[in-house]
Amino acid sequence: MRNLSRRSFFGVTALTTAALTAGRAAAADDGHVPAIVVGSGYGAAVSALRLGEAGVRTLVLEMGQAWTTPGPDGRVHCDMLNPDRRSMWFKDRTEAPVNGVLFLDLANRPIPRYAGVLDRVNFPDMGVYVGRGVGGGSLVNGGMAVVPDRAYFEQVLPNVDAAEMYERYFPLAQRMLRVNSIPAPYFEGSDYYQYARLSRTLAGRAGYGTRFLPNVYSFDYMAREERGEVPKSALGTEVLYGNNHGKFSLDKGYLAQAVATGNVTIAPLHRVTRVQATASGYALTVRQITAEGAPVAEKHLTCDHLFLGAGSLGSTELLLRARETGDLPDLSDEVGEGWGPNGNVMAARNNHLLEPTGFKQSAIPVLAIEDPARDVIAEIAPVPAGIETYVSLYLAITKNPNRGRFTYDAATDRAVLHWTAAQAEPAVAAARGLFDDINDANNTTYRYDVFANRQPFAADFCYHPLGGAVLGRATDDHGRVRGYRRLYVTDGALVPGSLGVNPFVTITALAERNIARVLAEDLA
Ligand code: FAE
Repeated sequence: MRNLSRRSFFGVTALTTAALTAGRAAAADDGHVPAIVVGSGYGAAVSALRLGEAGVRTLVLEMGQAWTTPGPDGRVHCDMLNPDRRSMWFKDRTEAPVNGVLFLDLANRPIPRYAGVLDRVNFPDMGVYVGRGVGGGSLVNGGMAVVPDRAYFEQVLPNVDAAEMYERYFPLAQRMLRVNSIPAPYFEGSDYYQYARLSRTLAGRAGYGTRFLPNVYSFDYMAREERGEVPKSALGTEVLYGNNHGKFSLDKGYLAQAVATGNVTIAPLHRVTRVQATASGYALTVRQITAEGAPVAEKHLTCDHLFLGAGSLGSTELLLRARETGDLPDLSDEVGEGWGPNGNVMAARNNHLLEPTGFKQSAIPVLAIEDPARDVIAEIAPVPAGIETYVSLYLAITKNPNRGRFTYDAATDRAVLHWTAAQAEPAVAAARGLFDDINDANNTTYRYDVFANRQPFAADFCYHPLGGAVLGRATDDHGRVRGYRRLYVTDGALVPGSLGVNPFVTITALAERNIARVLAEDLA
C-alpha cells in the first residue's frame, strides 16, 4: 500500500484486544486491496468477517478510533456523569440526550475537541446520535437486541424471504452477538432495576403489560457487579459514551474474529471522503487524522469490491456525493430517499414522592411497556444521576409512517436531512396517548425539565437512523447498489425508516443474508 504505512495498520491490531492482535496486516502494499469495507458498525463487521473467512483480503476503513487504550484514569471510556473529551466526536460541549433535572444542565459540560465515541449529527429539526469508533454504534448503544415482529418485518421489507430470516439469519445474528436475557429473579431483586419495576407497576395500573428485552450486555457480569466482585460498568453509569466492561460490542465479537482470519485489517481514524469508479472497481480518497483532529495524510486506495457500512448517514452521504458530483452518475434517484428515525420519541414523567425510582440505576434497559393498539413499545430507560430524581424516562418506538430524505449540499459537501418537526407528530401523538393513560391512572404528571426543548416529549433527536439507500430500491434485493457492479450497501441505510423495534439485530441479520449471497455469486 503506497501511502498507508504498515505501521498504522499493525499499530491498530497491536492496540486492540487480544483477539484483534491475532490478526496480521492483510492489505496489499500497492494501494490496491481486493475488498474495502467502509465503517465498522454492524453491517460492516459482518461483511468484514465473512469476507475474511472466504479468504478475501479486506481493509476496513473507520473514521473513529480503536477504543482500546486506557486514558490517564486507567479507563478506556468515561461514564455518563463525568464526561470528558472521550465522550463526544469533536464537540466543544457534550450534547447528552437528557439535559438535566430541575432545569439544571447537569449532564452537559465543556470538553476539548477530540475523536470521542459518540456523535450527534445535527440537522435543522433532527439530531442523529451515532457511534464513532471501531465497532460503530455497538460501542455506545444500550445493547437491546430485539427481533422485529414478523408481520411488520414482512411489511417493511417485502422482498426479503422472511422464513429464511426468521429461521436462519436472525438466530445466527443472535448467536454471533451473544444475546442473553436478564434472569427474572435478578431483575426482581436488584436495587438497580427499581426504576423499571416502578414503571411496570404504573403501566399495569393503566392496563398495559410489559415485556423483557434481550441484550448483548452480560447479565452474569452485571450480577457480579452488584455483588462487588468485578468493576462496575452498567451499574456504574456507563453506556452512551462506551462501556468499559460487560458489553459484547463488535470489537470483541465480529471484528476480532475478522482480524483473526488473517485477511482483515482495520484502519481507524481513516475517513472515506470520495468514491470514484475505476475500470474494474473503485478508487477511494481517505483522510487520516490523529485523535486530536490533526491531519495525518490523504490516501488514495483502490479495490475490486466496495462495501459501504458507514451507517444510514455515512453510506447515504458517500453515495449522494458521488452521484451529485458526477463521480458515480449512474446511481439511482432512490439514493437519499426513505429515511426515518424508527419512530423514536423520548418521554419523561414525574412520580410521587412515595414512589421513588431509586438512586441506583442500571444503565442497561431491560423492560418495555407494550401498547399494541397504538403500535408503541416504550422502553423503560434509566436516569442514572446518582440521586433520586423521581423521573421515569422512556424511549418509545412508534410506527410513524412519515419519511425524510437527504439531498447533497455542494457548499458544505455534506448530505442534508430533510425532516421536519411536523413529520414527528404522529410519533409524539402515539406516545402521548400511552403516557396520558399512565398519568391518568396514577394521578401523575409529565416532566418539563429533562429535555433541552423543555417539553415532556423529545422527537427532535433519534438513536435509530434508518434508510437512505433502501433495499430493493437504491440497491437490489441483496444490497448491490443499482447502476454499478461490485458496490454494496450493508448497513442501516438499507432499512426504510422503521422497524418497530431497536434495529441492530435486524441490520446484522440482513448483512449476514446479503453477504452470503454476494460471496456465492459475486466473489466465487
Ligand atoms: P453504525 O453502527 O452506525 O456504524 C457506522 C460506522 O461507520 C461508524 O463507526 C462511523 O464512524 C463509520 N463511518 C461513517 N462514515 C464514515 C466514513 N465516511 N468513513 C469511514 N467510516 C465512516 O452503522 N440499537 C439497538 O438495536 N439496540 C439498542 O439498545 C440501541 N441503543 C442505541 C443507543 C444509542 C445511544 C445509539 C446512538 C444507538 C442505539 N442503537 C440501538 C442503534 C444502533 O446502534 C444502530 O442502529 C447501529 O449501530 C447501526 O448499525 P450500522 O451498521 O448501520
